[in-house]
Amino acid sequence: MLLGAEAIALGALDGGISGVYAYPGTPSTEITEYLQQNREAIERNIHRTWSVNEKTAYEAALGMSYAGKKSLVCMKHVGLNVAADPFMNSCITGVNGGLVLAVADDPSMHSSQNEQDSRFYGKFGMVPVLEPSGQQEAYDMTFDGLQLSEELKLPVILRITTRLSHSRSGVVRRSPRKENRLTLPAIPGQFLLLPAFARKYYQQLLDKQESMIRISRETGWNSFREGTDDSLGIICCGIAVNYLLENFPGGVAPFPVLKISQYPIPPELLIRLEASCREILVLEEGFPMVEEMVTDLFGRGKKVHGRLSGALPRAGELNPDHVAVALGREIVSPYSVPPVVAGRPPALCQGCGHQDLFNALNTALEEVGPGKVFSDIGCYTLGALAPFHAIDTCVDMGASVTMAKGAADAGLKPSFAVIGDSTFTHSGMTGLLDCVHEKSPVTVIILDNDAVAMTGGQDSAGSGRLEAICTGIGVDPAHLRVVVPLKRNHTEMVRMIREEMEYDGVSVIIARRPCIQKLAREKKNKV
Ligand SMILES: Cc1ncc(C[n+]2csc(CCOP(=O)(O)OP(=O)(O)O)c2C)c(N)n1
Ligand code: SF4
Repeated sequence: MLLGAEAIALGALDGGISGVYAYPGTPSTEITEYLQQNREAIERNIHRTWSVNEKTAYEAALGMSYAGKKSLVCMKHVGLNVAADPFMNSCITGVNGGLVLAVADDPSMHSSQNEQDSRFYGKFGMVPVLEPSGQQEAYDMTFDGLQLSEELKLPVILRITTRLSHSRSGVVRRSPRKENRLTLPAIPGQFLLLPAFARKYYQQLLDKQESMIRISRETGWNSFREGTDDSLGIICCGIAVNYLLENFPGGVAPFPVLKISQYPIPPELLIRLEASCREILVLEEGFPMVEEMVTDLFGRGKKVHGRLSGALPRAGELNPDHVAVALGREIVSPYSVPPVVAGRPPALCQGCGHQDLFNALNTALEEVGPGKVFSDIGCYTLGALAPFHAIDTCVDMGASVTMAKGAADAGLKPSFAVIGDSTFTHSGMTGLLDCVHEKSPVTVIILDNDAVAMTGGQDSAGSGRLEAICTGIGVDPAHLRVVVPLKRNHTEMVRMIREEMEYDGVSVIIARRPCIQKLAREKKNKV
């Protein structure tokens, strides 16, 4: 019984990877965690340490592929924005050893800033996308995806969503494939994207599009099932097929159903569905990508329903009830939500050091007024809520430092950045160099709790190195301060923040106290 995330991990292990590269992010984190704890992965000594961010993860996976070995790289959807540069360029270089990119989307934004749809990256990079409908397919598609990647010499995207990643089902394993031997690329210069080479490789990528469609036809991941009721034809992408079938006892819908789990979609499958029904309903998680495609194809006359037409909600995760409404059926909900689980706002843990820092920051800034604190993403983002209301922004990882800089450039004074230790090494360091380079009047507060707490307490790559990183970047040691965020240090923290706020240059305050949840876990594991 595996989570979807675990099924991907096991599919990759059995498919013969030599390494997994990743940066944590819900709902993708459990893929790497599974491999970190798996006995076979440990015995095989496959690479399974967290990377500093998604870009470094992707590039390391590509390096492993260059060396002829198979690799898996994992991230959440917004992580792929960070890794977009190596991803797009790897679609031009192609791969040597098989490379599967597992990217986990989060429709409804259960724990994300947006709900972008990673299938578009597949379209953008012109590489295959596999979209499993269940845990068994997640396993099989990862296993086969590594092979497909080697066959096409291209990276392959495996797109999942939160519901699939975090639900369990039985998975049957296949006989494992061996890891590859170290082998350099057969074509010297394959990974050299000089313009003269890149033009040739880009043409080769364009030339592969036909074979990608042919393979989508042959693998059987996309399938068409005839129906007895031709009033509607239904296209189900990935997990959405479950939402349809849950509406029919025995799991058989009377309509013709086209299940899509591999892109690009062979057009004749869409044409076949169109010929067998009067109207079309498209069920897909994320953006109305296939609905737009089908509307373009059959716009004339054939009525297409989905997220765009208003038959389904435009935003948020699908569920069987949404599908029932789109089918014009009555929703029968035998269960109600018990009051004990009804909406509770998230909050920082009692005793968390972030609380003490926010209390001090609020006191120090009492006289300067609101709108001066640029924050980042982590547990400390909860400082936006009651009772603190201590931060004013949260956009993307690393944006606290650079937005504080831009606002300071615009004349905002004082200008503070609040950033966690992991987010700082993920993408705050480069912004700090911008500040140092221009002597920007910005105070950066690094909340060092020795963990990537928000995603479950993974190790933070910057632990023990933050002072050296800051002074290495060029922060004046006289304006690099360290404090322990505890109630008893409130006055000291307030004084420190006020002093650094007066300084006309870059200052860094490191508020260092371990995450109490991580400490509790470590203590429990020792017993
Ligand atoms: C590009 C990107 N990758 C990953 C995430 C998921 N994520 C949210 S916060 C966070 C890191 C939090 O660690 P840290 O900055 O140390 O703060 P803490 O939670 O420990 O307070 C991660 C990995 C994300 N939102 N965006
Ligand atoms: S998990 Fe750790 S860092 Fe996050 S709120 Fe709780 S104590 Fe604070």
